[in-house]
Amino acid sequence: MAWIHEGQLDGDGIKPAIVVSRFNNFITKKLLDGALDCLERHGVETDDINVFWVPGAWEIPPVSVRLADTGNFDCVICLGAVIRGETPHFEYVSSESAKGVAQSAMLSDVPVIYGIITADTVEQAVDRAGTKSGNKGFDAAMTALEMIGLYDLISDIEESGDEELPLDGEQD
Ligand code: INI
Repeated sequence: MAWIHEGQLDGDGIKPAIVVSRFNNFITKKLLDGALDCLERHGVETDDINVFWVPGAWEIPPVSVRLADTGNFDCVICLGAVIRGETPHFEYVSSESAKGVAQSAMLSDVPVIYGIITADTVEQAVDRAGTKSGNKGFDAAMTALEMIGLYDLISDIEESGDEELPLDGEQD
């Protein structure tokens, strides 16, 4: 039987950084509200949350890398909204911001979470920012908490050295 390891959703003592873009801020403000709601409901202290505004989704990855590198935060939650227009700009901004956040996540010791909406229409974006399709900011914060828990489990395994594994997993 396999040993199953999953991160718990525990915000106690957690210090999150949130990077959020101002472009399409009628959407991104809602994503931020969702993320804050999730973190506070899971026990994160409001005073322990730091929010960093950037101009657009393009600027999110370089800021997330720098924040993760400070070592002062337990996760970096990236929030933005890229909405398709009449020009190829959408393709560049959406793909580069996704690639950039992915790269930042791979390089960081803490979870870096992708909460950037890419939508064909304003209506689709609204749906994902607290109406029909939930709130992707809330979901991103939930993902951050779970990943913090999972990284902690992996650190425990790393620190266990030659001791027998697993440590806290359950058999299924
Ligand atoms: N930035 C966004 O966050 N969303 C968009 O939909 C968007 N569009 O479509 O242009 C956008 N562009 C700005 C971009 O992120 C940069 O801020 C800008 O190019 C300066 O580097």
